[in-house]
Amino acid sequence: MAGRVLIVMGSDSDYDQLVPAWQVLESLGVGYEVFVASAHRSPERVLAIAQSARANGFGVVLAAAGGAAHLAGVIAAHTTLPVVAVPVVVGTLGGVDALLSAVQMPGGVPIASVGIGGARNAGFFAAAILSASEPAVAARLEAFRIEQTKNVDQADARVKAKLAAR
Ligand code: RP5
Repeated sequence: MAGRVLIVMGSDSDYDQLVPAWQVLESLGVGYEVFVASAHRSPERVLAIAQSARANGFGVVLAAAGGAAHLAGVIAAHTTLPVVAVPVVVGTLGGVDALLSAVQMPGGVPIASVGIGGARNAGFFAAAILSASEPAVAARLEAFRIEQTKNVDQADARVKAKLAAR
């Protein structure tokens, strides 16, 4: 499956927090590729990945980093693809720093952001972006939502049964 979602993480220490992103993409049949590249420690590599992203067939970028998280913004500076930040929980500020770095981009180079530690939603959001032009992805997202709604209805029935059994 060709990679349509480019996932870049600032460090391999981010790996565990990113797992839900590709789990979601796999469940929706969306191809992806994962890179480790740091805006601070390997800026040339970030530049090369970002500049070649569209030509390499990617439609959206997930950029995961913690601390003073410039990764998403730097990638967005070098591609016009949509970039979604995934603020990673790390360090004394627990991801608040990364979140604020993402959502306070100066005008002209926008990035979106999921919540702190929001890799699962990042996967869904990347799929939603692609679904605008890929009907198969849209259909799988729709099917997931229907299933999710059923699960809530089942939870409702379970809770009612539990209360009735007291
Ligand atoms: C960020 O610094 C990375 O994305 C990671 O979340 C954080 C800490 O990196 P390591 O010191 O663990 O490599 O750039």
